Amino acid sequence: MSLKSFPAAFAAILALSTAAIAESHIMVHDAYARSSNPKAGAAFMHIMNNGQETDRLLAVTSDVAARTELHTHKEDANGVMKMTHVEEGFEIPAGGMHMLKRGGDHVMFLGLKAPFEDGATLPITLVFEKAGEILVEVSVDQTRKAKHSEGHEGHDHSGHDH
Ligand SMILES: [Cu+2]
Repeated sequence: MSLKSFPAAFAAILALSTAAIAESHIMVHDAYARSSNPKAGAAFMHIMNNGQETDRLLAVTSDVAARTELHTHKEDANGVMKMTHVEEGFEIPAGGMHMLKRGGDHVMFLGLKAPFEDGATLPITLVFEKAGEILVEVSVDQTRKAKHSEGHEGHDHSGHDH
């Protein structure tokens, strides 16, 4: 490479890396939401990380509820499944995925501003440690049955109606 062509090649590399940063490695599939009562709802989805680095879903924001939190289900000492707020969020491994599913990790909507209507679209923003904010449109699907691996149908979120 001559001295003259070096700056041009360097500029090309810079342009390439800028494009790579602008494109998110996070992909969200099969997002849907449902509510089991008029005051609370939950959203489920598959989050894929096609990047080289582990990322983390830190938080979710939305305008559909007073609060939107990341939750999981855990068994307490008496064997009863309880929902808990996961402050540290969910890790999305590089080249892997993390599922938000019924009976497991989920996005929780507390204090719905209006009851979920079947077929409606809810805009929510996922906040990732590395990928930043990603807007996702989640459709309300009240009729979808939980898969067998996804815990029990009709799990009650009513304990969260404060
Ligand atoms: Cu919950």
